[in-house]
Amino acid sequence: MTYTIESAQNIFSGTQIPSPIPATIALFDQLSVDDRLAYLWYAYTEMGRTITPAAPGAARLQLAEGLLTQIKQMSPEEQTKVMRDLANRIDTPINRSYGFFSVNTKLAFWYELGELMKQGIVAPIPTGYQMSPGVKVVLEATQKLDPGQQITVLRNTVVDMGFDTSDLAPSSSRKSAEPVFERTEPITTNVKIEGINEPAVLQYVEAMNADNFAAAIALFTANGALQPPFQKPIVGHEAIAKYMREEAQGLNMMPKQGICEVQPDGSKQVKVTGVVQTPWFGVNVGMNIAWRFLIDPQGKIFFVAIDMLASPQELLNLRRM
Ligand code: EQ3
Repeated sequence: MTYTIESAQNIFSGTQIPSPIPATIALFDQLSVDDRLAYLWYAYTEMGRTITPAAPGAARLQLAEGLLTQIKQMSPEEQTKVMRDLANRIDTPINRSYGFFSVNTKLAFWYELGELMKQGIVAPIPTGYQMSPGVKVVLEATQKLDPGQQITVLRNTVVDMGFDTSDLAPSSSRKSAEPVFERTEPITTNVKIEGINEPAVLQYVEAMNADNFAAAIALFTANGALQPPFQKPIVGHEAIAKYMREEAQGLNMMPKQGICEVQPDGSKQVKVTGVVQTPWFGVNVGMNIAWRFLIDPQGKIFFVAIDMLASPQELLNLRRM
């Protein structure tokens, strides 16, 4: 074998042109805690209107119910403190519970808090809050992003809140099954990608669009890896399956075109670009995405990286670099 995960990460390296997403998040991180919460309020009230109403689902809210009930019973001052603590990422019991939530449960938790804020059950942005120049700068930077990038900034800032529990062992009570996202789009079978007839790639998209993660995992080598946008590779069947159950449900993948290059050792490097929709926003928001696959000589996926494209023009950039 002439490749490793490290070398695979560098295939089609021209895809990895600097994204404005981490730059916008870095600006957000410099804001004071109240400014962060206010930024999210303004950004979300713009974007949140396009959330598909069915997205959070009662089942998903159930996992956050204990915390939401606790917050509802608090005084407005205490509620504000909980939200500040979450944005400050300090170590509190509530921040730990939040830290153990899956990505979609964190989003559902804030979705519900937003609804409760609108209804006056949870404290809104403090009256008399004056938008600081810093918030304006981050909002302007956000407005320049395409909608797929905007919802990624929202998602990543919400996911980073609370206490980082990655080094703590989850207790058995937290092992509840990930609730199912209802699909808003018909399942696409018989996937066609211009320029690509590699079975592993076509079958991957077909399986993912049916939430058939077992079928998708079976396409990977035992030591295969999946690298989500802005993250480190997730290695091995078990870890990838867990990740997919938590984060890949209900996605609608619409790959458009690609190139496939056969290497001297028989492995193939495949780059595909297209659009992905999340069940949160349904058909309202499309994210421009590239998949970079390394397929081993036996036709199995050794590595796939998913990159958010910096601009829609990048969809057509299939040149080797
Ligand atoms: C209440 C309010 C408004 C104010 C308060 O002060 C603070 C906060 C936080 C508030 C609430 C904010 C809320 C409710 C924000 C909600 C944001 C949401 C729902 C964002 C959702 C974004 C979803 C995204 C960006 C999904 C992206 C998925 C991708 C790119 C999937 C890619 C994948 C592919 C294509 C694969 O092939 C493999 C799997 C993988 C998942 C990597």
